[in-house]
Amino acid sequence: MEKSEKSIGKPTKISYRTCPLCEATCGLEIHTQEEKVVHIKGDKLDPFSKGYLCPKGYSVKELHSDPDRVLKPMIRNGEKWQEVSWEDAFSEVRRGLRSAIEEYGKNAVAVYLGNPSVHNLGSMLYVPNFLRALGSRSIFSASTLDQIPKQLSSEIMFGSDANLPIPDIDHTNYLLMIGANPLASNGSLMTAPNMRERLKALKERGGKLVVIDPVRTITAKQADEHYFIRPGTDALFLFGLIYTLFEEGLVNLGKLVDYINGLDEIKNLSEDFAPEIVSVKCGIPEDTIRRIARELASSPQAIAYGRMGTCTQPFGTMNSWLVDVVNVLTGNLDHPGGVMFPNPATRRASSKRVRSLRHNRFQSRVRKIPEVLGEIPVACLAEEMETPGEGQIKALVSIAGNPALSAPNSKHLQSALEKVDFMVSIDCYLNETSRYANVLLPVPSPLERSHYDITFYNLAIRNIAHYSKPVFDLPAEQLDEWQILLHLAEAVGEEKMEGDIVSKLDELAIYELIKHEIKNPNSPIYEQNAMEINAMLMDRKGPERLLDFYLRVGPYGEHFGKNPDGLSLTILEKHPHGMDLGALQPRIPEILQTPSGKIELAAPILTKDVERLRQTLDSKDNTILLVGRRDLRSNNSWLHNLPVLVKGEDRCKLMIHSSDAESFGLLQGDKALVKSRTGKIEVPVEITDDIMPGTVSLPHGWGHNLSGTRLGVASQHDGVNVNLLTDEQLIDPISGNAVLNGVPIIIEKVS
Ligand SMILES: Nc1nc2c(c(=O)[nH]1)N[C@H]1C(S)=C(S)[C@@H](COP(=O)(O)OP(=O)(O)OC[C@H]3O[C@@H](n4cnc5c(=O)[nH]c(N)nc54)[C@H](O)[C@@H]3O)O[C@H]1N2
Ligand SMILES: Nc1nc2c(c(=O)[nH]1)N[C@H]1C(S)=C(S)[C@@H](COP(=O)(O)OP(=O)(O)OC[C@H]3O[C@@H](n4cnc5c(=O)[nH]c(N)nc54)[C@H](O)[C@@H]3O)O[C@H]1N2
Ligand code: SF4
Ligand SMILES: [Mo]
Repeated sequence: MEKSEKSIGKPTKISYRTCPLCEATCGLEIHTQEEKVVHIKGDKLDPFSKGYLCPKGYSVKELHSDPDRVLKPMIRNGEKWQEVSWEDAFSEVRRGLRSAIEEYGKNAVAVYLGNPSVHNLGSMLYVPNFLRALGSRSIFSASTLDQIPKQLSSEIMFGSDANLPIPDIDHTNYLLMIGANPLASNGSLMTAPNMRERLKALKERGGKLVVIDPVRTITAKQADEHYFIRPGTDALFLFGLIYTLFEEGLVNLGKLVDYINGLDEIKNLSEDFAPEIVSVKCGIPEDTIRRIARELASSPQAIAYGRMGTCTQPFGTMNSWLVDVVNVLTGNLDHPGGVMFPNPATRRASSKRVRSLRHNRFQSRVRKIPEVLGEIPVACLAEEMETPGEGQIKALVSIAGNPALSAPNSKHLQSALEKVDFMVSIDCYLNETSRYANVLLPVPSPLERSHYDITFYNLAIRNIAHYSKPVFDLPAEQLDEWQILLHLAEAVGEEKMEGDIVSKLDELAIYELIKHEIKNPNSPIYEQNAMEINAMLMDRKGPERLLDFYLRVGPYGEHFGKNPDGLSLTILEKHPHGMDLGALQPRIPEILQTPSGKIELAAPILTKDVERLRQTLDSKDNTILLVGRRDLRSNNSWLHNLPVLVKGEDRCKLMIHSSDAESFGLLQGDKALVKSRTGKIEVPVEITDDIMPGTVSLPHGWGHNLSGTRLGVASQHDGVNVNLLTDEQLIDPISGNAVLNGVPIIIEKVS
């Protein structure tokens, strides 16, 4: 836990905490003196990260003390912000949201949930309370700028988006990595600290890493083989693999043989995509496609893994589906060293085995885009705010998001944000998005709140449980994020509540949860007395109580006395470095929740889209395509205000191949004018042969030159916003996910 040691002068306290910045969940060892962080290093005793840390881990120190961080609730009056009490802030929130609801109905209030909300225990546990109280359909999140295609394909194939196949990277001998760059991103949908070490270990045990990416990334440079691929053509490549597996009799379903539907359909569908046909389009030699298929089939443990580059493009859902078809056909799904389903400590036994697909139950109002897993794609947000008529979005609550920079066609979204009647931001910065808010509600620093990666242990390569206490007490005038969310839940309700709103709603939250759980025949507390269970949780409140409940009813839990050696929050508190609950174990058929009880390899919603892919075989295209990239010292748009992360050379440059640079007359250091349907930008070029011809790359999250923000450091290192070029009209038609990679552009030299 915490120990005090005497250093010169003041006593130094050492605390342990998981880093909340990315999916890798590294353990931090944080040295503090009074209210100051003196030093952060990797926690060597963390059983998962074993002392590993990336540069962002250290930056939590600067984040905590950033003078630009917002510390008081603020209300905007024209261009001026005024600090107000929480009471006044909430009463203004109530006024603004209630008047939108009363005049236009609940759907007129939209919610946008940004990426850090899934790295925040309080919001993960209490956002649902706010959303239920609001009852709006207008829910948007960064998921439709990211991984929702994978969630949707898993919901279709396995029956639930809570079950995503995760690479069992520590036990594999072959890793085919498509459109991911974990040495920069630290891994995604694959929670695993210290990817460099894990990839090194793969090599040391004689395994092989093959990377498919239009850029020779730092991960590709560490691979045994790297192949450039024309952006957006991964589905062709994947079908080429599938074709080969059938053609050469390499299909081996292993123990899944009784749990597969649609094998023949897949075979039939693949017939149009022989390697010699797809090779021309995707740029990977046909012999290579065949060889990769053979290697995947013959390795005793092999993984096909696709990420960002495969999701955020026109065939996002198809790629996500086909990656797992490859894993199934090669016997690597639910197979150690292949892709596996984690069994997280907070998992609740599912009450209904069969779930109906959460897709297209309603459509967006303007473009009629299908709902996806309860959300409307972010690509529709601006038009839903701007287009008059019944159901128009009139108010917005933005939680941990910066869509003004992160969403496609940002200019359009920015102008829509300007017009919305009322907006609330829950955020730590006055930035490109929160500057539009009428009320800005600040959140604690990561060191002032507790943490448990309730989302990412669902995606982890081992079963892990790690609870961290806050390093510092919550400052006197700061509310925790869960408390803010409960106040918001109250604010959207018809009746104003009196007294201690947070406690009342929190009591209700836990009680509802218990009542629901005891009705579930698969739960260890089925038909137990709700009051008794509640009484056993009474000495905690807030996220700790909910977390304790989830842990206790979870697969390793103490089951409220039935399994006395099992897990609870009390046990986790005795393990401040976290607990390793073991390697991933096979979970089929237990996890299958499809109506058939089988893996749906060829669901009609997926197969009928294949015609669209087939048509690309005949199309001519020689446009230049823009893709994105990440670098170790960024985190989407919001850490550029920390000097330690922006010092050194400017990183917001357009990577371009030397042959393309030559044809546009561009020399190293020149500025290029880059245009798309939606906008144009000027950006310095970086000429390199690490990118394939016909493709250029630019990172996202920059463009901090907008007025009305309070980002002293970031505005000095502004860069340009790539999302002025991405186009909200370009989406993956099944999931509605934005196309952020493979955007057609035109380049000119700036004279
Ligand atoms: N062109 C292009 N665009 C992209 C991408 C790309 O690769 N290329 N990537 C996409 C992806 S994968 C994602 S996930 C999105 C991210 O898009 P967003 O989630 O919209 O944006 P972020 O940059 O993550 O901004 C996070 C916001 O949360 C605030 N914040 C940080 N911590 C907390 C907290 O604890 N509580 C609260 N309430 N607020 C907090 C920050 O100040 C910031 O305003 O961007 C997407 N946009
Ligand atoms: N340092 C850092 N780490 C981060 C983040 C960050 O901003 N900075 N963001 C976090 C977030 S929110 C996420 S979602 C994850 C994402 O983590 P990753 O999925 O690893 O994402 P990227 O690093 O963007 O890598 C995507 C790769 O896809 C390639 N690509 C583009 N188009 C195509 C295509 O059509 N086909 C193929 N095969 N490849 C293509 C790009 O060149 C790029 O190398 O990273 C997380 N970690
Ligand atoms: S890899 Fe991710 S979790 Fe680990 S220190 Fe870096 S930002 Fe934090
Ligand atoms: Mo993301």
